[in-house]
Amino acid sequence: MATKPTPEKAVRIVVAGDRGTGKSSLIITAAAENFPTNVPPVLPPTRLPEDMFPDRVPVMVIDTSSSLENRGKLAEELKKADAVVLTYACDQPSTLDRLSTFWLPELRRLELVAMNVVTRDLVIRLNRQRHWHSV
Ligand SMILES: Nc1nc2c(ncn2[C@@H]2O[C@H](COP(=O)(O)OP(=O)(O)OP(=O)(O)O)[C@@H](O)[C@H]2O)c(=O)[nH]1
Ligand SMILES: [Mg+2]
Repeated sequence: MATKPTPEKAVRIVVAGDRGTGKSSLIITAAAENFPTNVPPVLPPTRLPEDMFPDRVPVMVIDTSSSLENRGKLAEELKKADAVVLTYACDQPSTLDRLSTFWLPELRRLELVAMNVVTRDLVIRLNRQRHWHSV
C-alpha cells in the first residue's frame, strides 16, 4: 500500500519591529522580489517561493501588527516562531535603540532562549557592540 507523503512542516519566520520600520515591505520584497508601493498594515501569512532555498524547505513568513491592541497576538506569534526577524529603520536611530530597550528584552521575557535574531544589520551590530549572538 502506498503511504501518503507527510507534508513537510513549514518553517515559521516572524517579522517584528517598531511601526513603519519596513516589516510588511520586507516580506513582500522577499516573496515577490520587487519593492511594493502600497503596503497593507499587516499581511496575511506569506509563503516564500520554494526555489529560494536549495533544500526547498517550505518557509512561511508572518507579518505582525505594531498596534498596542495586538500585543497579545504578537506574543503568540513570537512564541510559535522558528526564527524572528527584527526590523529597524536606518534613518530613525530611535528604532535601533528600541531593539535593545524593548524588542530583545521582550523576546527574553517570552523565554525565547533558543531563538536567533537574524536581521542582517542587527547581527552585525550586536556582534560588534553588545556581543549577543542569540537571545
Ligand atoms: N527607504 C526605505 N523605505 C522603506 C524601506 N522599507 C519600507 N520602507 C517604507 O517605509 C514605510 C513603512 O513601510 P511598511 O512596510 O509599511 O512598514 P511596517 O513596519 O510594516 O509598518 P507598520 O505595519 O505600520 O508597523 C513605507 O512608506 C515603505 O515604503 C526601505 O528598506 N527603505
Ligand atoms: Mg506592516
